[in-house]
Amino acid sequence: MIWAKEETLPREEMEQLQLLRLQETVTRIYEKVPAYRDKMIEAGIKPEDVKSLEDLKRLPFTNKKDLRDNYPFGLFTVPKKDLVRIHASSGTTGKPTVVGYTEKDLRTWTECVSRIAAMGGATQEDVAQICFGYGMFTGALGLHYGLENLGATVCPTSSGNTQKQIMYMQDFETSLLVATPSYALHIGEVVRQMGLDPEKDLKVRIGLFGGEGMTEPMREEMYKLWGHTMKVTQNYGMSELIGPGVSGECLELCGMHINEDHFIPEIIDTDTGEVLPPGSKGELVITCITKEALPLIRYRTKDISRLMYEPCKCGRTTVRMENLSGRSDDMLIIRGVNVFPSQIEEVLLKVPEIGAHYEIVVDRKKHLDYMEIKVELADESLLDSYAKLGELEQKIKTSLRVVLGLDAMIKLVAPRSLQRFEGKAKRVTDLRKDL
Ligand code: DLL
Repeated sequence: MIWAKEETLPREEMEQLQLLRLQETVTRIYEKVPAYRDKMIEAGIKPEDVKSLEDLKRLPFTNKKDLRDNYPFGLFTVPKKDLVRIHASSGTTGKPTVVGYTEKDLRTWTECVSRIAAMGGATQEDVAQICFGYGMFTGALGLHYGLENLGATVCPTSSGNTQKQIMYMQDFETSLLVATPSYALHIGEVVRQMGLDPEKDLKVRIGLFGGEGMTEPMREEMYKLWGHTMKVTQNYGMSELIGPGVSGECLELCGMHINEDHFIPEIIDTDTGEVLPPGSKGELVITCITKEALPLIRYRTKDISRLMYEPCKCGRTTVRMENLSGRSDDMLIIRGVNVFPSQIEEVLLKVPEIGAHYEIVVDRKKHLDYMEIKVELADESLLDSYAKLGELEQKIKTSLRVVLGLDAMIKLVAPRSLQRFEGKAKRVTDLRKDL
């Protein structure tokens, strides 16, 4: 189901709407936020200079440092009394990034998330279990209000306590699961360990996953665990921009449709900041054009993607972003070779003898980088055969070398021995950063 008419606007109409909203937003922040005004003056551009969407690239970027420098409310365009909600990023170092919403912002957010849920197949018939951690993370409350607005029955179970989650799934006949892909994988495993067959014993038919990447082999794992009739989509967002609701996959599974009447995307070269031509891969930059409290202009997401402008078979005309390759700051440089953890995942999950969980450790010994990857065997029985383990290690090593051009040490470990995650997974440890 297509939730809003804005999702099917002809490009020209969409661009007219975007320009109008961009001009209003730029004028407002120029008047209200000294830090923005200073940046614009430095870049030699005034609000009245924004005459077409082409002028967007003349505006200065915003990045996480701007939010930190103006912590907590310095970039807000409204007084604190006008805020009705505050969230914060889960930043591991230093101060978190604080984001705020006016009442209108909450309505916008809810609307954006309802669209994404509808794209993934949600209807008012669904019982939606939200297994994101409630709290300062935007994921849970974002999906919560979006799904309620759509008319679904929402169960705010939050994350953790997996067996109880499964009990609720059975008793409430949950049909829609909201979780990070890592947690969905873990819940699926526990369902099977409990001797249940999700296709027969549960009613879950939609997985709305997000908050972290899901590669295609990981999606295949979801089908294997949850059943091949499950509709598995992912959606994307970021606290600074709004939370979830920036973009989501429709059931054609060919990229995530961006809510373009609220967010203007660009792709830039991370190093030079140059805007790249349509179809290029690079860093995603987003401008919020309908936010009231915190409308970030040209926010550098650090997420690596590509934009696809061709209309989709689903009938939506909004631009799609390719599923992320990763974040520019997650990219590992190992002996001069650039490696995204998602590339490693793609290789590993295609090997049938191993499961979907892995851990990557990068370290340096005698000035040489090395990478060790721990992978779980899918089946205990292999542990008995030393020769077979050796062969498997070699097979994984060779596949990784072909894709990455790099050697890795492979350590095969027993099934279910690696850490499981109830929120966003942390699969990479780079010990070189501590040197
Ligand atoms: O993760 C918002 C969100 C919650 C989106 C739930 C979708 C569902 P943050 O905690 O600020 O916000 O983290 C934002 O997470 O820059 C990406 O690197 C990553 N991310 C989010 N969704 C995806 C996705 C929420 N579908 C950061 N694929 C972003 C890959 C994702 N990465």
